[in-house]
Amino acid sequence: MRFDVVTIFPEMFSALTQWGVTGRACETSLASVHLWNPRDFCADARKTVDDRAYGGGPGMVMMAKPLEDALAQIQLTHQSAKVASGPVCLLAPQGERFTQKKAAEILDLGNLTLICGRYEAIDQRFIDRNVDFQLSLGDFVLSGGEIPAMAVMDAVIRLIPGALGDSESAAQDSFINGLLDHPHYTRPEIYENLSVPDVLLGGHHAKIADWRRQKSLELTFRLRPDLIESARANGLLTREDEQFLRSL
Ligand code: 9D3
Repeated sequence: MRFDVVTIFPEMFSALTQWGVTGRACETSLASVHLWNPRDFCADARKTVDDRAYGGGPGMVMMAKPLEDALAQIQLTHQSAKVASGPVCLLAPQGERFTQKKAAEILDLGNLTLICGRYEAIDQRFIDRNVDFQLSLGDFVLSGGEIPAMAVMDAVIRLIPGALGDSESAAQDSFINGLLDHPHYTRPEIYENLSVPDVLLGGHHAKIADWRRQKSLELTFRLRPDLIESARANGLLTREDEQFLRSL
C-alpha cells in the first residue's frame, strides 16, 4: 500500500512511520508513506501557501496553486514508475464519516493520495478540480487534516496481510465481527481486592468462549445498541446470541 500525503507539517508523520505496527509496516515496505510539502512548490521567496478569504471574514484560506503543483509532482512520479496514481482524498470536517468498512475499501485501492488542510479552509476550486472524495473522523473540531490522515493510514495499514503479528491479529476480530470487545484481565489474580472472573481461571475453553461472547453481546447491547442492529442485519448473530440478548 502506497500513500502520498500533501501537508505543510510533514514532520508530524513520524508518529505514524516510526512507531509500533505502522512503523514496522513502513520499515518492511508493506506500506510506504511519501510526504509532499506545498511550500516546496511555491514560486515566491516567502513560500506563501495561504491568503485572505474573498468576501472577508476571519481566517486564512489555502491557495489552490501550491497544492495543485504538489499533486502534479505526485502524479508525475507515479507516471515515471508506470503505476496508477490512485484517487485523491481530502481530510475535511465536511467529509463522509470514516469507518472500518472504508478502511477496507481504501486497502483495495492499493494507493491513495491524502490532502491535509490547515488554516480555515481550502480554495474550493482546488477541491472541485482535484479531490475524488472527502473523509472526516467525526463531529469535533481539530486543527488540521494531519491527525485524521494518520488515523486513516493506521486503520488501513493494520489490514495489510502480514502487518500484524499473530498475537495482534487476534485482537482485530472484535470490530470485524461487528460487536464491542469483551473485558480482558491479566496478572495478578487479585488486584486491590478485585478478582478475575472465575471462568477465565478454569481453563475450560468452550466455557471461556461462551463467556466472552456473552460479555461482547451484553456490552454492545448496553453501550452501542446500533451495532447490535447492524450485526443482526449482517447475519452475524446466531440463534444462541439472540436467545441471550432476549435474556438481558
Ligand atoms: C472552527 C473552524 N471551522 C469553521 C466553522 C472550520 C474548520 C476548518 C478546518 C474546522 C476544522 C478544520 C480542521 N479540521 C480538519 O481539517 C479535519 C477534521 C476535523 O476537524 N474533525 C474531524 N475530522 C476531520 S478531517 C479533517
